[in-house]
Amino acid sequence: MVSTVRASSFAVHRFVDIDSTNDWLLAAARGGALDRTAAVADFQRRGRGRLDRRWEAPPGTALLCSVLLRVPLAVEDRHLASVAVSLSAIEALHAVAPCAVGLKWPNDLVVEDQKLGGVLAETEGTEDADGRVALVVGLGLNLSTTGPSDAGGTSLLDATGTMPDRDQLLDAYLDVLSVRADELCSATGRAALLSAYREHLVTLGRAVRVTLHDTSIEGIATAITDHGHLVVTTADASHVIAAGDVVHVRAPHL
Ligand code: BT5
Repeated sequence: MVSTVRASSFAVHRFVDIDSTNDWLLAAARGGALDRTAAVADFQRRGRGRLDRRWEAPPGTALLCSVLLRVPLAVEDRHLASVAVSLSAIEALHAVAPCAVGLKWPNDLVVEDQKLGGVLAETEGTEDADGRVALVVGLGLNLSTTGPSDAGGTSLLDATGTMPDRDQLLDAYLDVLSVRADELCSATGRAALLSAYREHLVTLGRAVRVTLHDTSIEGIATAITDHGHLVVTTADASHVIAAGDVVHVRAPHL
């Protein structure tokens, strides 16, 4: 670790290189780290995506940040922690590096359907005596890397023509997240998060293909339930998708 500073309501631990900021914070959470601890790295040796996939970024080419939130969220509302993170990233980008960024379900940041960033949320342990659960939510946001060549990614450098200042972006992100994380703790705040999520979700209204375990379905993404599930309407039914990989396709096959 190179330094620890306090930014916004977060205590930020900075690393030159690390295995994974999520792994470090999960271990810190097990050791009793406080709500609103953050870990930021220039480089991750084993950056992780969802489902044991890799998140790849050469040194200094991405914002790689995980936060620990200890929040009183019921299991069905925990997806909102990822929502708070992805919305905070979008709002920070509007201030620091404006571009036409939207959300692809569940929480990919995309510019014209190309992936600019991703979010990985993990739970550590069970509820404490106050009903709070420890959630570690990691954000990977491409500054100049576009990720692996076969991943169809993009970067802020490509999208805006300039390389944004990582620390300025980090400060703006943690400032917004300080407010968005508070919203996780009240019913009105959670409703505000859901409403903003639906506004930014470019998947809604689009023709999509959803890959599930051993099958896939194609239809129109028509709604998001209050629990963050995607409703996909096909010719004969509506399917409620809790988890899966979505591809935006050009034409519906109804
Ligand atoms: C995600 O997974 O999008 C979640 C990524 C979360 C990364 C952050 S970085 C800080 C924190 N610490 C960690 O260890 N992780 C978090 P998923 O939806 O599964 O997407 C993974 C897929 O995206 C990979 O299989 C690649 O195809 C692609 N990919 C990998 N690196 C990329 C990059 N830099 N840009 C665009 N796509 C990438």
